This record gives sequence, structure tokens and C-alpha cells, in this order.
Amino acid sequence: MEKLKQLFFEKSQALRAEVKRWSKEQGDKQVDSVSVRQLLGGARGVKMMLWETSKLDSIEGIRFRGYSIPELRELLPKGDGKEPRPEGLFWLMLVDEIPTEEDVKWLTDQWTQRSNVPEQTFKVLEALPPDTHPMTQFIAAITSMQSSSIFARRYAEGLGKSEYWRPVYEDAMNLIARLPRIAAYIYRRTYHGGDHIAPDISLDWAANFAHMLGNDSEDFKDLMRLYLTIHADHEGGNASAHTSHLVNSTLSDPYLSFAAGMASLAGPLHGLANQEVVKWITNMLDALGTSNPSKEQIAEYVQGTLKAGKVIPGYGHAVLRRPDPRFMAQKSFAEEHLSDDEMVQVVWKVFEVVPPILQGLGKVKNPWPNVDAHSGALLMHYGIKEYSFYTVLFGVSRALGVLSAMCWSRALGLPLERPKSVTSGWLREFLNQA
Ligand code: CMX
Repeated sequence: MEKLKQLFFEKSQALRAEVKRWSKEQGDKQVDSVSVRQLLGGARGVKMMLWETSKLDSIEGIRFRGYSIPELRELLPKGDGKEPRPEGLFWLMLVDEIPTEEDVKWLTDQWTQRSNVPEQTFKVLEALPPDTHPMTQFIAAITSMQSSSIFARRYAEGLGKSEYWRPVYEDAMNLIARLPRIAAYIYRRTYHGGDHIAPDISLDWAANFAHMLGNDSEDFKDLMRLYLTIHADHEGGNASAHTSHLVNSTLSDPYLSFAAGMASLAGPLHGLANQEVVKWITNMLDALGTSNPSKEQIAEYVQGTLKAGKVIPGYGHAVLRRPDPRFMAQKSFAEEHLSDDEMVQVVWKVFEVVPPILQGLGKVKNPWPNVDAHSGALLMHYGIKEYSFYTVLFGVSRALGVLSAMCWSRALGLPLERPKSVTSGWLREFLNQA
């Protein structure tokens, strides 16, 4: 190994062991208002941010403005479909009121009117090799639209602080309106040889997205309405929301802030887990040579994954301590529409097998499935089989939460986010004195 790399290896390995020991042996000690374990452990549970649009409870799961997912499936306007329209959730998150059918129709019309994607965005996408990961394409496309940020222009013109929220609202509305067209364009160029499908402006936001992806069935439109609703927000501490929030706190505009959040969503411990789940199941079925594995076969495969030092994708959560209500909502959709689907059957068997195994490890805080454990099987059923695309769908939905929250952050004049870091030398001295 070259000298620099070797030196880094030796020093980092020594400190890694020491840091692990501090967390294990002195984790409960307080450093100001947080414990040593929280300081070293990714700030788990540290309350340090105002986030209006949703709140996560470890047992109940997510509530958007106080409403659970089952309640939203009842209460939000559905138009002529069976699932809530994501437009209604955006309205609720932004103004804390359940909208009427008429309000939602107005919002659909607004997003249709604002949905024109700048020509340069398509040029940027066409410049990328088609095998570029869809999330990389998505982030490049969002960034390419930054020159149309109204916030960036108005700020440069000398906008006063109390007015920041106005152009942020306009950018949020424009960005959300354009995302389905961009995502569908990425999908069709990457997997369907550039055979694009023109938008149908008579449809609502999610149904038009389903149409541009290439499936016009009413069930798939409903799945997209549900999918884009339940993935929208998960309070502010999750990595994609928090990244957007942090970047926007520097007054970076909504395009750049949202693009940064999407880079965060593209990590396999976060949103990319939805592609990893289908990859893991597909590899398992290939390895076992069956599309209908027994629970014993699945258990053995799970043990093999763990022995190889890997995580079981779609299981575990930093906050939740029960099966994710977003998983359960997708399960209930599957029970109603596609309970005979082979992949869905496998997902349900995995749900029976994995939790007791993870529980048995003694270190996993939440052995239950999260949102990503189910979504891929539903998409596969409706013909969206290219799993590297799945995180883009998550990202289109996440825009609703982070951009409505961004309007609030700027309206409330929240300051630049700036937590404090310490060095290992400082912590060593602190622990020696304590
Ligand atoms: N399979 C195997 N081991 C797991 C595990 C899983 N699904 N979930 C947690 N663990 C392990 C952790 O890797 C950690 O091990 P070490 O101490 O050896 O490092 C230990 O259990 C404790 O972790 P934890 O406190 O329970 O979980 P974290 O808050 O650190 O991490 C999460 C949460 C989601 C990153 C983790 O559960 C995980 O990696 N899950 C699989 C990936 C996944 O599904 N991510 C999607 C989450 C939802 C989303 O954001 O989209």
C-alpha cells in the first residue's frame, strides 16, 4: 500500500476501536445536552429542528399534520379514483387543512400549467450515457433547472428577509409540477429506447405520471396516487429531508436544496433500499432456483446475507419500532388488488421470516419492515420492473414534503443550521476528566 494510504489505515483503525469502546462503555455520559452515544451515533433522537408538515412516532408511525395514513386514505379527496390524490396531501402539509375536491382540482390545474420542463433539462439528460443511474440523472435534471429559480433571481435583486417565502413557494410549485415529466423522461430514455409518452393534461398529477411511465390502467394510477402520498414526508430528521433543510438554511435555492436531498435519498441505507429489496429478492429466487421459496429456504438465505456482513434491505429503521404503516398501506393495497402475485407472496413470506431472525441478533433495534420492503413488488406487478428506477419515484414523492416544509422554514425565518462538532482529542480529554 502507498505510504499515505497505509498511514491513514493504521491511524483510523486504532481510533475506530477506541470510538467503539467509548460508545459502549461511556455512552450514557452527557456532553452538554446529548449523550456520548448520541454524539457518536448519528445524533439519534436529538431534538434540534422545527418541522411543521409531519411528525414520526416510533410506535404509531408517521402522522401528517396529525393524520395517520389510514385516516388520510379516508379523508383526502380522491376525485374519480380510489386512493387519495397527493395534491391533497401537499395542501394539508402546507396549510394544515384538509382540502376540498375543488381545492385539489385547482392544485392539479396549477401543476399542469406549471409543468413545462425547460429545454436545457432534456439536453442535459441526453448528454448523459443512458446507463447512468436514474438517481444521478434525476439530480442532474433538477440542478439543470436551477437557472429558473425565482428565489435565486429575487435574492440577487435584493429581496428582504420577510419576503423569502414567496419565491420559495413559487419554486416549490414549479419544481413539483415538473418532476413527473422529468422522471418519466428518465425512465423511458433509460429502459424504453427513448420512446417517450406525451403528458395527458386531463389527468391528475399522479395519474399523468402513471400514464407517462407507460401504464394507463386505473389500478396503476391508484397505486401511484397512494405511492406518491405515503412517501412524501417522514418528519424532518430523515436524511433526505434534513439534507434539503440544511442546504436551504444557507439560502441556497429550492432547486439546489432539493437536489442535495435527492443525493441523500440515493444512499442504500435510505431511499435506495427500495431497489436493493427487489435486487435481494431476485438474487434469492435465482440462487434457490424457485419463484415460490419455502420459509425455511428464505430463512437460510437471510442467514447467508447476515453472515456476509450485509443488511437485510427493507428492514429496520432509525426511529420506528413497529411495522411501518407505509408498508402496511402497501400490503393492504396488494391484498385488494394483487394478492395472487408471486413476488407479493414472497414479500409477505419474508415479512414472516425476517423479524424473528433480526430480533435474535440482539442488536437490531427495529426488526420490522420499512416502506421499502413492499414497494418494488407492487411496481413489478404493473410492469415497472427496472428496479434501479425505484428511488426516483420515492424522490418525486419526497418533493411534496421537503418543499412544503421549505416554505415554512423561510416563512418562519429559521436561521442557518450549525450544530457543533468535537474532535476525538477533545472527547478523550472530556471523558478522562468526567
Ligand atoms: N439487517 C441487518 N442488520 C441490521 C439491519 C438490517 N435490516 N438493521 C439494523 N441492523 C444492524 C445495524 O447495521 C447495526 O449493526 P452494527 O452495530 O454492527 O453496526 C445494528 O443493527 C444497530 O442498528 P440500529 O440502531 O437498529 O439501526 P440504525 O438506526 O443504525 O439504522 C437503518 C437504521 C434503516 C439504516 C438500518 O436498519 C438498515 O441498514 N436497514 C436496511 C436498509 C434499509 O432498509 N434502509 C431503508 C430505511 C427506510 C428509508 O429511509 O427509506
